[in-house]
Amino acid sequence: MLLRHSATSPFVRKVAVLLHETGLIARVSLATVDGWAEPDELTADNPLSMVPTLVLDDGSTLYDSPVICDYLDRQHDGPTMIPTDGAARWQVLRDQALADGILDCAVLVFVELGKRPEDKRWDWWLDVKRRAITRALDLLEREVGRYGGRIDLGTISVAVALGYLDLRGAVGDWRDARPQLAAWYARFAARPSMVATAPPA
Ligand SMILES: N[C@@H](CCC(=O)N[C@@H](CS)C(=O)NCC(=O)O)C(=O)O
Repeated sequence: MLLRHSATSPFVRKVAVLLHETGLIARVSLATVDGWAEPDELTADNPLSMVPTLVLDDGSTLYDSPVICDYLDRQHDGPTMIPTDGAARWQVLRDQALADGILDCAVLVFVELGKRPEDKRWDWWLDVKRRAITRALDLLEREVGRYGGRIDLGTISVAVALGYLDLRGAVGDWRDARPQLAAWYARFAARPSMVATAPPA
């Protein structure tokens, strides 16, 4: 399998952490690509020009990150990262959706601040996205007590989202007034899978 990836994409990191946690990393080669540049090798595999994009051995392609993670979780023999049924399944998928939503907002903030010309910035848009991230973080602070030592696609997604907030600083210091979340993240971020996939500073 070939994973079209970028070292700073948090959606790629989610897939990469899952690959490490399941031992599948040895079966995947990585091809670095800049989705924003719309390179031919990426758009041929994914017309949306987005990473992550997974190319399977038969040449077929999978995206986006939830679809790739679902596929990969069926390719290993260890504990599943997505429970197959019951309340636990919906909890994990909702946790992934919440974390991916934080990332969608944080990427939009990054684009607004990092790519859009300064005189064209839209403060209302920035504020709406930052408030969404803030509400989601407050919910995580209330809920993180139930995570315990869970290692699954939900907790991986949340940890990756928090790591991306550290990388890009979309909402300032998210640890402020969220001690439970900060303590949980400190433990999770020390996992070898998180260390191995940390984005360049
Ligand atoms: N929903 C997608 C989001 C992927 C995404 O936003 N990727 C960004 C990098 S973080 C990207 O490729 N951006 C390039 C572009 O939008 O042109 C997923 O979960 O994989």
